[in-house]
Amino acid sequence: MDGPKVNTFWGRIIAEELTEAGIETAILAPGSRSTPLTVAFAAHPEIEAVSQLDERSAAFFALGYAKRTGRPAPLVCTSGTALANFHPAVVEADNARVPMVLLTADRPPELADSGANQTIDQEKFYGDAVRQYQKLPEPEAADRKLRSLRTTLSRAVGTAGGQNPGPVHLDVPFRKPLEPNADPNETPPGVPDGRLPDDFGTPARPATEGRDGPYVSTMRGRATLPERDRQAIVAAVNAADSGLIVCGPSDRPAPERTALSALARASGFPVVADPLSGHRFGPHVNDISVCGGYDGYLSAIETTPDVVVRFGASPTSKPLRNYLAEAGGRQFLVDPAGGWREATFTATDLVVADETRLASALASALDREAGPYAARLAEAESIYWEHIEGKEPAEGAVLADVARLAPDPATLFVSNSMPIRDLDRFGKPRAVALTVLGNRGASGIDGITSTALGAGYGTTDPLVLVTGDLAYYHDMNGLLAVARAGVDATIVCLNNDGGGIFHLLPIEDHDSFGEWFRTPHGLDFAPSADLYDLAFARTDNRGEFRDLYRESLGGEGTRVIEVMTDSQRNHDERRELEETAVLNSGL
Ligand SMILES: Cc1ncc(C[n+]2csc(CCOP(=O)(O)OP(=O)(O)O)c2C)c(N)n1
Ligand SMILES: [Mg+2]
Repeated sequence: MDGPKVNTFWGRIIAEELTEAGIETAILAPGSRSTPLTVAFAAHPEIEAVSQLDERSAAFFALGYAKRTGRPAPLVCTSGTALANFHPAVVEADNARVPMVLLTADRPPELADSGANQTIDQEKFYGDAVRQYQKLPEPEAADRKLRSLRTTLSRAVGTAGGQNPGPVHLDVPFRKPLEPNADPNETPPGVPDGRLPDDFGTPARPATEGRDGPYVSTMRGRATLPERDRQAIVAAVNAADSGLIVCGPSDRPAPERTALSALARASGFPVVADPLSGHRFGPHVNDISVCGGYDGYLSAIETTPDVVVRFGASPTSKPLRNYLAEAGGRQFLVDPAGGWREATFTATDLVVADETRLASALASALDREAGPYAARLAEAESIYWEHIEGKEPAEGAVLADVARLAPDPATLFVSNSMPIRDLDRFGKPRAVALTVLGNRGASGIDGITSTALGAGYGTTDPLVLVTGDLAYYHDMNGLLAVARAGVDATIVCLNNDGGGIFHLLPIEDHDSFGEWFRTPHGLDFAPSADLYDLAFARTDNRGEFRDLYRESLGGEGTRVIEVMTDSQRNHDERRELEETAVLNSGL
């Protein structure tokens, strides 16, 4: 077999079949073994290829892009430890149900376990974290192999974006020589007769002649409940004195907003919206009762709901999770993939159904008034916001201002650990198109900057990232994507000199707390902005922060705004406010 020709050809078919399956962007990390893939993706006229130097950042960037767009951006890397660096993002994509397609180049099979350079066991490398693993056959211009290749690729995209979206891993062995042909349109011997090159020079696909799209199309239904089961939910809702709709994290609002509004109106149930649910912000907050401050006041609510309808992943807020655990009534956990995302194990019914269809169907079967429980929550919500305004602790104030002053539309990425919790507590519902994303699948503080910049790459919205100092440090490499992918962002780094979150834990009182848990580092981050040619500003003042934030959003380029806070003081103020919100506000 003519080596270079067949490798080049194989790479081109992979790139072309992926575009037919709807792929528009690929993320390429440099290396030799992946040469046929890199050359094919870089040259394909319908693919925007982004070159990323560090595979860990590359994979988080692809994760962010897929979170924002719903479409995977295939990741290409060489053999060896390169693919191990994809692993943290694969774990997050698995847990958070984000489509991802991994193409890891590999050595030919005879070099397995041979001591050959940069050769590791890549078989099923990510274990059960992927929805599908396949080792591709060695490149060959044989008809059946080409059909198999195209089938695998189109299925991979379908599986990655399926009912239970997630990563798909294709291991792609290549034998040297790896470099492209002098004439890229040349096809290797063995390509079946009559397959003339199409627009991009790759042989047309026999089974799809006269039909556009991928070699194999995936058609997928949306799960709906049988009438009897739907009636059972309707009966439970009708029998309830008090009820609640809980929307947990989901990269796309689920149910869709109109269906959620219809359900809220028809059931009379208020909506509790996690900041990552897609329902905390949006025009619907003017039409239905959307609660956002619950993290700060739920402990003061005397009654619990008889019926809860839960959408999305487990909520970020611990007070909310505790409140639901205490509720004890009937709790419907809606999950179209049939998973279980409720770790207090107090849900009583798993409803495997499409959220939007279910919400619409329930709405058309219900016609209830909002009762005293809904009125109580609405009252608490308004008292809470009135009470805390202007009293937020320094870090909470940043999250309150970031959400309140964000332009319409905007995409906001919030880091673990305190930023997401503070947005949950201090981010007031607003009728603007603010898309909020975070990495809550596995809640790592790695890859935050890269995921945010990937999300920014997938949207024309202005992008805001709020990150902690350790998370910022962890993914400084990710800042290179500002230049390499041409993404602008306003990056707010809350610098409390270590992990402020640990103040929330009992370890706070132990001698080891500072050195081994909070881990103050004393780093000056200004040179990190210099290194990547970003604007940089530092402040410890709320008014000044607001000015810097507005200025950055109104201007061009990327700016890092470092907000200096005292983690101990911030924590004390947060705790104090928590107590006074409940005791002194009339709640
Ligand atoms: C990759 C990874 N390593 C360690 C942790 C454990 N961890 C959770 S929060 C945290 C500290 C985060 O500090 P920072 O980003 O400054 O945020 P802050 O807590 O100050 O808000 C650590 C180390 C984690 N979640 N992910
Ligand atoms: Mg910190």
